[in-house]
Amino acid sequence: MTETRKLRIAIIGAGASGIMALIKLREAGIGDVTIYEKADMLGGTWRDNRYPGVTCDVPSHGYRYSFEPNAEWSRVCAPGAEILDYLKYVARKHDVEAAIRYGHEVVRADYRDGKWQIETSKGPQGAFDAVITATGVLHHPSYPDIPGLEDFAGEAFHTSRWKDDVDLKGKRIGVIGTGSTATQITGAVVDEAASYTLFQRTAQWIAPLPQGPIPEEQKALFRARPELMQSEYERISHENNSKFAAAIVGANPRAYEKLVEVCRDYLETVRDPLLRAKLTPDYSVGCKRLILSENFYEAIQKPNAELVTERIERFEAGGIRTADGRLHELDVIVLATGFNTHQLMRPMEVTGRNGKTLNETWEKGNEGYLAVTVPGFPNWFMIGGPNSPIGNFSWLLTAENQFNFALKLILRLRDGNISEIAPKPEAAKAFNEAVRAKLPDTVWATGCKSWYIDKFGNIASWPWTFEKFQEDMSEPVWDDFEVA
Ligand code: NA7
Repeated sequence: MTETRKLRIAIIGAGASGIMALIKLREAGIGDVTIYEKADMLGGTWRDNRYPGVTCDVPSHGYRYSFEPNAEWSRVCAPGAEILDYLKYVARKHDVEAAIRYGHEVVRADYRDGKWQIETSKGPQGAFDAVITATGVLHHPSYPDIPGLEDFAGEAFHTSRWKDDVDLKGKRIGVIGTGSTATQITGAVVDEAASYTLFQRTAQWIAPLPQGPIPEEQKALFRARPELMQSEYERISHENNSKFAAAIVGANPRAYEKLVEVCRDYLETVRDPLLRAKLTPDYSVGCKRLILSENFYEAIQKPNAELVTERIERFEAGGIRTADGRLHELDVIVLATGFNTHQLMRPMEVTGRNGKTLNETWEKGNEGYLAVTVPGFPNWFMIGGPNSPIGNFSWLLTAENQFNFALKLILRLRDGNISEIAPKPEAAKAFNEAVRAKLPDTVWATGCKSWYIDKFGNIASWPWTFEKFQEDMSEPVWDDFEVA
């Protein structure tokens, strides 16, 4: 006869994924859950990224929890601060705060005698039956390997470490990078800058995405008729997943052609042919994560803006010296240089069964089983593990799908008279072989450098359609797991 166990679960990270995991665990009747959060506020990426112009680039009515519709989104793509408010609102509504231990960075997790022993920066936290990592992907800032930053006399900072006390008005601003972040900053600050210099190493494809305000009448309609808001959620998810995501993995050639056309047409709006040539990428649309913007090309054509494509040689007291010998004099340097996306939950030291660490297991690249579990690490569930669908989709939808999959395994731990569940090594091997076999069909493998690709050349994303992901997440293949 099976007995129901009382499980004690640790969630690592109080961002969008961690908040959702706690709410859903409680809903499933699992109440002994603690979230460890290293910062002193929830919100994850939306807490850390508060640079001017920060918005989501998935339309807001598609970028929300499935269980918490929001009729109040102010714009087609909500500003970051509004998303942070939404997360705080959801956390308040579901009494999440009470379960969060702020200022606790998880430094160690050891699997011993069927339990995870968790240690944070404040000391040992005891034994847990399962751990859910919700530590995000775009989390650890990446600083450029350019010498001399300490010599710069002005202010310099990474976009995810924004200095709120630096007034940009009338300043000579330099931004390094041309990813989504730099693109958003460009539109937001160019008008107030005395001069605005964007240092581009690689041109990026940009699709135009209207991001205007949502009219009051539409908000009122969504308040009055939630079923219409639900249809909008489903429409956006469908558009994103079956068109865009499918195009990128080679499953919808017509949608891909359309995407290419839209990007090329948008690029044509750049009036100066020389500038247009500099802004023209030499790789396929979507190989790097596609940028969505409604104002970048306009902004970079402003009279006080300059796009610099010369290699940066070093930082100096007065600004940035490029390889052509020119000193670009600056007051503020913004490092929009992205994130170490393959670090995931590390530097946390994780030791699984038989004393093997996660660092050893991932020595030649991060690998798991279906992005949620890792062989040898029982009862360890990752939201955003290796080969999660990352890219131009709603992370919230991805996270919910992964959590629902993990929950099925957790419920087996609770109700199935077992104390341990982990994927079989051969199942993980088959999964990773299938990933490697499929990846060459995707646009990410067509010859560009991107944050999807690690130093070994592994591509970290999900190479199939989003529909297949949802299908795989809907029910575990129980034969692929070993239990104790
Ligand atoms: P990204 O997309 O990783 O962009 C980082 C940018 O910084 C990119 O243009 C890089 O050029 C550039 N970069 C990085 N290092 C250097 C050095 N050393 N010199 C010059 N340029 C450099 O980060 P974002 O923050 O914009 O966006 C991250 C994700 O957040 C985004 O995709 C969304 O999911 C939200 P490169 O292209 O590598 O030549």
